[in-house]
Amino acid sequence: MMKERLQKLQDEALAALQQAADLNALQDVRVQYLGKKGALTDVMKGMRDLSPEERPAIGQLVNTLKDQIEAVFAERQTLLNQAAIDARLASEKIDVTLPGRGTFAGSKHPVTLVTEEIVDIFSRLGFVVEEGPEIEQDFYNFEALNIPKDHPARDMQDTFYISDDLVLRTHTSPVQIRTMLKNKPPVRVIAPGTVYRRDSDITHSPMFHQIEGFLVDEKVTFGDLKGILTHFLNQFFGKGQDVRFRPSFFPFTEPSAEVDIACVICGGKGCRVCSQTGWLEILGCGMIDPAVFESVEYDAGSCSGFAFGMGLERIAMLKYGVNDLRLFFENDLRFLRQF
Ligand code: 2NM
Repeated sequence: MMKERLQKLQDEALAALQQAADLNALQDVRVQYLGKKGALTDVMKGMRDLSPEERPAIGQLVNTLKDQIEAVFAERQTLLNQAAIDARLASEKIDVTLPGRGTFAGSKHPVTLVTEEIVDIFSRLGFVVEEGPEIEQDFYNFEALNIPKDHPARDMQDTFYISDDLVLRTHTSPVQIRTMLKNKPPVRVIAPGTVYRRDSDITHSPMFHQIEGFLVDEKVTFGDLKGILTHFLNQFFGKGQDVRFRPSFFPFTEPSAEVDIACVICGGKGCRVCSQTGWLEILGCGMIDPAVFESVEYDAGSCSGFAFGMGLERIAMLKYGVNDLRLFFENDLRFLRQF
């Protein structure tokens, strides 16, 4: 009786172990036969009722069966474990040869791009970059530049005053003054930077950027000025770019001029951007006024020089065809990512 029951249990248990499709099912089968309330445990409890003569032989059979179930369980467990790992490896397989999705690495602001390009062009001509403070003393921002106390550029409307003597610089020219006070001629400097004016509408921002340059040496002429600036404009806007110089006025230069380029939009035919003139005003320049040399103790009798300045947002708008100044200050990534 007992032997037959054990034989049946063996057949059932081994078949169930073989059929268990996954680790959970396999564990269930083990519990079903070897667990506290399992079938084999049940048999062992029933051994009480056996005669002492029968008991050792049956006990041996039970132990052998138990060992056998454990062995087959372990074997199947190893197999199913490996199968589970294989299945996971297959489902999580990645093709490392596929091209990456790509991340946006960031880009330079268009004003930075034109600044760097202009600095590069002047660097090749021997100009060196100088920088100075954005909070400036009256002397460097105005007085030394021959901008007298009653000059319109001094008007409260144009300048942010921090105190009687301190302003947010309205141009980068104070950098030139500081440079001349530190160095004797010859000097060639290009000074890019942030400047501030009390002006705010669709075409003016209270904070904007300028680049100014100057050169002082013996016998520098207006011809040198024209040659260098024409070279610059041809490098920056392309060879064959039409350029014209018009007389103008700045307190710190004499004579002074404004420089136009043939409209980059219509090529000179006349359009909305150039107000039908065919020309775009691009920079201001002139021969440094002797009054400026006097404030930095340069000898106007033995040296001369020229200076120029331009607004970088305006240049960037023309270079990249941007039609709204405000885009430069909104930091909208849809705009910035295009550069
Ligand atoms: C301009 C136009 C003309 C200028 C002059 C000087 C200095 F300090 F050398 F006198 N720096 N920058 C200058 C001259 C700037 O900007 C439209």
